Amino acid sequence: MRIDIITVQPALLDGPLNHSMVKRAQDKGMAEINLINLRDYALNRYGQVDDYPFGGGAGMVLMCEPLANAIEDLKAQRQYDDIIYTTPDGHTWNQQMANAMSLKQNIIILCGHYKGIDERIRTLYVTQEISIGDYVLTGGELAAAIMTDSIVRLIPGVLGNEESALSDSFQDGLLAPPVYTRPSEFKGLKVPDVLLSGNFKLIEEWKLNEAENRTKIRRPDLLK
Ligand code: 6GU
Repeated sequence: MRIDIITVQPALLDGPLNHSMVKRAQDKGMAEINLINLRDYALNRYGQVDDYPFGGGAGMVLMCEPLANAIEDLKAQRQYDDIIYTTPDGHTWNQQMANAMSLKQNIIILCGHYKGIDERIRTLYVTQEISIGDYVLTGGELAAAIMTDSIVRLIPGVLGNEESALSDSFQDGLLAPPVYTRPSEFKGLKVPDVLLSGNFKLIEEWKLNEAENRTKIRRPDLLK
């Protein structure tokens, strides 16, 4: 899978995309993540990519031409399944959306910044508008990093067997059960006996029961 991220702040994405699982996926050739600096498509030698909003109001708006040129450049090289725009007024990102996205070949993520991007870019190019939650970030870069992480770890082969995404919270509509490791007793707290029993069937029943209880208490909305 190839993910092209168009941004005015590529440095914000460097760290999150070059460590841990996302780095491993790129090293293994299962994901190719490419940062495009919107300033490379600036209108002039001052690096201008934004301007004051027509009609007034606070903040700057990313201009049509640099965005359109960056997108057209990419589209000339390959076909894209989706052009995603990160924005607080988008659909809220969730595990189902990450699952679906992990099956695509090529996507563009367009990071919003300042007060947003010219509405005509949304009309002309964007196929999905996505938010990561009901709060406002300075720009879409951190949202793009979060989306990319949640997508890339689902690409078949990225996670090893023992790390399988199938046991994640949300994957089956339930929160994950509690987990324990050595020692079997810590500060008077014992690991549940069943986990030490070696009885695979009982252990699976316990995990499902714990997952259901935890979901009922913490996220009853998931059970509807
Ligand atoms: Cl995708 N962008 C910004 N700027 N703020 C957000 C967001 C995105 N999702 C939640 N808040």
